[in-house]
Amino acid sequence: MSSSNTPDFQSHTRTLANAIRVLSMDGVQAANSGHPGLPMGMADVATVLFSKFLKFDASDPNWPDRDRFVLSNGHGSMLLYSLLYLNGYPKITLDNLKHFRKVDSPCAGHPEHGTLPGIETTTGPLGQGIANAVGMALAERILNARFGDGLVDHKTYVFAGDGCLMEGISHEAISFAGHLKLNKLIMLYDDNHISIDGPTSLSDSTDALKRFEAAGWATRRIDGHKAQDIADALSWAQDSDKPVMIACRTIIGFGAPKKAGTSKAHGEALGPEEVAGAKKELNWPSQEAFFVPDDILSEWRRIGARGEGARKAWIERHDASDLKKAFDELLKGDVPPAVVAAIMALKKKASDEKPAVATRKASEMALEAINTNWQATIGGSADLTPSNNTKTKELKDIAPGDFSGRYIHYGIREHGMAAAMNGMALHGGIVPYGGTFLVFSDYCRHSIRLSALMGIRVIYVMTHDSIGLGEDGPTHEPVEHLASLRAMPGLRVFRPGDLVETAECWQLALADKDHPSLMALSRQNMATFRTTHTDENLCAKGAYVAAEAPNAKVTLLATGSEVELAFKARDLLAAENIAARVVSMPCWELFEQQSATYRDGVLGPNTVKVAVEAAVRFGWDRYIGPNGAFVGMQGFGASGPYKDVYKHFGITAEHVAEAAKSALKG
Ligand SMILES: Cc1ncc(C[n+]2csc(CCOP(=O)(O)OP(=O)(O)O)c2C)c(N)n1
Repeated sequence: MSSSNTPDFQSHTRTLANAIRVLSMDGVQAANSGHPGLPMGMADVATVLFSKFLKFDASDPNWPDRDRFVLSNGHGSMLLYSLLYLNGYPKITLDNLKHFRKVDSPCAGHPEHGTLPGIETTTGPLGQGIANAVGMALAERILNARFGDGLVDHKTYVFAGDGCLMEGISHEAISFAGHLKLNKLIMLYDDNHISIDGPTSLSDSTDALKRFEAAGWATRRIDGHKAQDIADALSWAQDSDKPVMIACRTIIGFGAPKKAGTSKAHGEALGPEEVAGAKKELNWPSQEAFFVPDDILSEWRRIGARGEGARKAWIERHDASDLKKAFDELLKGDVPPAVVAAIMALKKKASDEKPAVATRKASEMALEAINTNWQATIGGSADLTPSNNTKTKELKDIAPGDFSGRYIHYGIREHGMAAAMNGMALHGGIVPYGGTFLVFSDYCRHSIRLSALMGIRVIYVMTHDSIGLGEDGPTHEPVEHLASLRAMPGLRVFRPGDLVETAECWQLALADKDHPSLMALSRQNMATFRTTHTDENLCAKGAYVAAEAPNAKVTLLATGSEVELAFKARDLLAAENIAARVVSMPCWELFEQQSATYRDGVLGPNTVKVAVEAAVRFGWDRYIGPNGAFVGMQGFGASGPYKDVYKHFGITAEHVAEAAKSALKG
């Protein structure tokens, strides 16, 4: 990886980098929207990285042992699109660049995973990419521990700006990476001293290097426009025993005659005059928009193909490896039949023995069945392992420098955990799950949103899912969370009501490669109501009739711990000769996907509907209809033994039965 220490190297790098600058400013100019400053500032760093260090082959963007490149400061998306185009990645065209930020182009405002090969993760919400990169680097080490250097030995490079480093999530990600000694993680910090409002001195005076050093990183400061400095720092970073942060002093909008070095270059088109001036300043041979001379494009295309030999050598090693089958299966990520069989056995046992367990405990029992039969799952918790019940017997801890285990102590870093899980899922070969209290899903929220936006398999284990947690009180009692999480497109919110449903919901979450799932699980015990075994996964339709009643006048709708209450209310009503059905609704999102006939049938078209859920009403009206009733929370919870708290808020079987009777009277 040596680079020739000559003026040629500087000017050659500059010429290649100028192609990025030109495409980026032209793309932003054509859209009259976007962020030219960052791509122009980081173009030299990106050029040295791609031309000398990054292990990749543009012709096969999914090669499993490629280095990962994450643009955490995703507003500089034109940097990534220019790189993908120049290196010759599949699919992307010059026309796409010309239509940057238009609905007909995959070159969206911010990089969106899945729209173009080579976009490793969706970025734009600042800081997320750093934590994604931590997850990717961790995934690499975990798989390396199992498969060895021959199959898994790559680095994760992340570009991050001042914004990423100011965001709180960066603290979680950085301290966690330093603790774990993720030495194959290399951050290139765009230290340009500018953000939107002006110079960063307006709002920050952190010594970034000291901050990273304190967290266990190796650091170096360089001039981000000197090719040799960049190459030397990247050479030094290759064999580090710690994660590496290279602060690259750059000039935002480098080359723009009037706007370079100012916040004017950050987030708007430079304007025709400034673009023309920049092309002159950069000695670009043409003023024509999107013009890249053939020789420069060919040189870039050679760079895009420089990893071909390494990739082919990897394919040979892979094909000859005894571990090939196990490796390929893990990467494919299909749920093994043994897991399904173990879940079936657990369901049967639960129906036979009818234990009264909390669903957090039920989740642990499901995880025992899953983890013993599948190496893909990597569990963890944000310092609530004994509460979330996320650690099963066979999972050994992952520790600094020792990645042979399958359990991660994330520390009290909910946001970082969620974003790192996104990174692990994106890396491939891993199905991450991680726990905290449901109330702290808010701390994870933006990363959950990105799991949903990307459509990736991340499983959130969120226990203590209502006032049923009792004594800890309203700071810890979620009330609005189910509603707000159900509002998030693409997220499967599961709230199972007993051990059988919990096992079924886990099965659904594992099998769904295209959506994240969130398990809302109880602290308190609840009875098993699914007492007749069936192999069929009844939760798969999102809601189903748990107890039918001939000539029913009432349908009781419930989720999770309140299904038991609905059953009790049904008995109370039956004693007064009022026939009521019970519908369990563990996953609204799946229910919404069913046919209208199925949904109407389940909801009981000629019945009065009463919903009970220890949470706010928001969202329930669509199922209750105008004549129904809701029993649940109207505000925040309270501290006390959970049965007393339920009584205090009137979430009781008696109250549900009363509500049904009043609704029947109309
Ligand atoms: C979480 C989050 N908050 C706010 C924004 C809006 N935003 C986009 S870029 C930016 C400033 C970033 O500054 P810096 O990282 O220094 O970028 P540069 O000016 O170098 O391009 C802000 C506030 C965002 N994208 N994400």
